[in-house]
Amino acid sequence: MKRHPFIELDFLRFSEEEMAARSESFYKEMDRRRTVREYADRPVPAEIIRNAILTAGTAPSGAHKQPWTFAMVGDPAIKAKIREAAEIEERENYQRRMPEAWLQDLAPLGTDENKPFLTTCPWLIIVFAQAWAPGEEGEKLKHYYVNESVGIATGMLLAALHHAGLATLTHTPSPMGFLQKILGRPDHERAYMLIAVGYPKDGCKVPDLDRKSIDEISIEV
Ligand code: IYR
Repeated sequence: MKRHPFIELDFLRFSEEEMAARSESFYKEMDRRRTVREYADRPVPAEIIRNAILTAGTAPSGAHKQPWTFAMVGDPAIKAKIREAAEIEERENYQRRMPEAWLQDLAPLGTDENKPFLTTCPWLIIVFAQAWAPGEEGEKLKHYYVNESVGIATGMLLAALHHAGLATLTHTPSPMGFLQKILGRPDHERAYMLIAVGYPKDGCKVPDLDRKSIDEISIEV
């Protein structure tokens, strides 16, 4: 395989004062992000979602294989199908499949098997991870660090949507095989995460959560 041609790095330099201010203001912006479970039935232009997906697509990935596909779902009929299938799995989870400890851990969040946001939200973004890629002769081309790469891209997607002024919910109906079927995705793609996107419902409330302190989440040596 040939090496890529190398080009000049496009890198902005800031003074340390500017970096301190930028890092603090970005932290404050991200600290305002909260998972929202109740949405307004208000449309969001597709362009904003596309820009956020483009941002996600700038994530680093193993051997630059970019092993992700983002399905933007705005069609009410497809959203309804997704909701129906997700609620079937979640009903099983909440009523039978999951152990008591799981229910206990989720109880403070007030979640249950009903997922109205799946049809209220103007957009659902389903992130698919590509385990491998089909080659020209049908061979399997290897992808590397797929979970790490797609996880980074998903984090960047959430940050981009928040930065644009939208609320998000990371939803992981389990198992998620139905998403691959409903969206007709090929065998090498598996659903990684479903992200509901929109505006919070008027008067939306969120749990009063604490974040771990810097000492709890980091060490300095
Ligand atoms: N996926 C389920 C349950 C759920 C699990 C975790 I871990 C959460 O942090 C929140 C919910 C649901 O969406 O209800």
